[in-house]
Amino acid sequence: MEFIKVTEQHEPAIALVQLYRPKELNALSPQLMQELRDALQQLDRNDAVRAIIITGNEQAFAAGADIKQMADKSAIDMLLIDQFSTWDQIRKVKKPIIAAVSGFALGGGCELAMMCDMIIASETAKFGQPEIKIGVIPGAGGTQRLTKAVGKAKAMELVLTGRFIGAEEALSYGLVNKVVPVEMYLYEAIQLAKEIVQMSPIAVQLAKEAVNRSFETHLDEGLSFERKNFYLTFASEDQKEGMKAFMERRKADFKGK
Ligand code: DAK
Repeated sequence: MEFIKVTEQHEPAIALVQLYRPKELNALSPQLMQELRDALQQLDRNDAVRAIIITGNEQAFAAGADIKQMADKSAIDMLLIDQFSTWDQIRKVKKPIIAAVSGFALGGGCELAMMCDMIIASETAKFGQPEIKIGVIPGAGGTQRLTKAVGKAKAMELVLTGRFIGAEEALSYGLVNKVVPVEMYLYEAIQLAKEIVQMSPIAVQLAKEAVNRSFETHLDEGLSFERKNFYLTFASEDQKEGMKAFMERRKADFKGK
């Protein structure tokens, strides 16, 4: 594995999975996502593991899907690559997953954190769905999970302006479980995992499934709607302009085409 570091027994029964593309702020390339999927599936099958923590580094949990690898794609390219199947498989992991977030959790990074069961944030964490600034929309559940987590008004604001929110604001909306000083976020996630691994793993699995079920019927429909609209943005000139502008470090000039 190149972009993921796994420690199976970071603490007894607790696995630690670190996203590891530090120079790119852990941008979620297809290869990184496949490695993450493989690692999580393997941990899910390992009876010695009862809880999983996903983390990045102090600067970034993940700054989104890899824009450089998406910039030239057409809507049909995106459809055929079908990266969603990787994300779907991650969603099916049965063991509890805690995201330990410091720094940027943006776009796909925010979506990955929201796919986890709980989020422990450092005071420096920044959450956002900035896809709109590069001419696309969230594609991995952001429009659905963020809305469930923070309500329509705030979700709409974040998705339509792309602005970031800090950890305390995220806590006030119920997006994260707890905010702690930066040197404590991993420790705090481990403390939470330690509590959970003392419980019956069967009851934990069933409880996770039941809590998720409270919105999953609607979620499936919402996700498939979001995906179609996400693909559609790749048929626009604005998507090409938006992603090119990001790579050229300038403001995008959107024409509405
Ligand atoms: N992709 C690729 N490279 C990225 C990146 C990204 N998302 N974010 C940062 N980087 C790279 C930068 O290009 C830079 O690389 P070099 O130019 O040095 O080679 C390096 O990381 C450091 O970044 P900066 O120099 O920009 O650092 P700053 O501190 O100045 O700014 C920032 C940090 C996080 C504010 C900035 O990097 C930024 O705005 N990043 C982009 C954030 C963003 O727009 N994220 C949303 C991306 S779209 C899907 C699943 C998911 C998605 C889509 C489909 N399917 C399943 C199909 C999700 C889409 C997205 O996430």
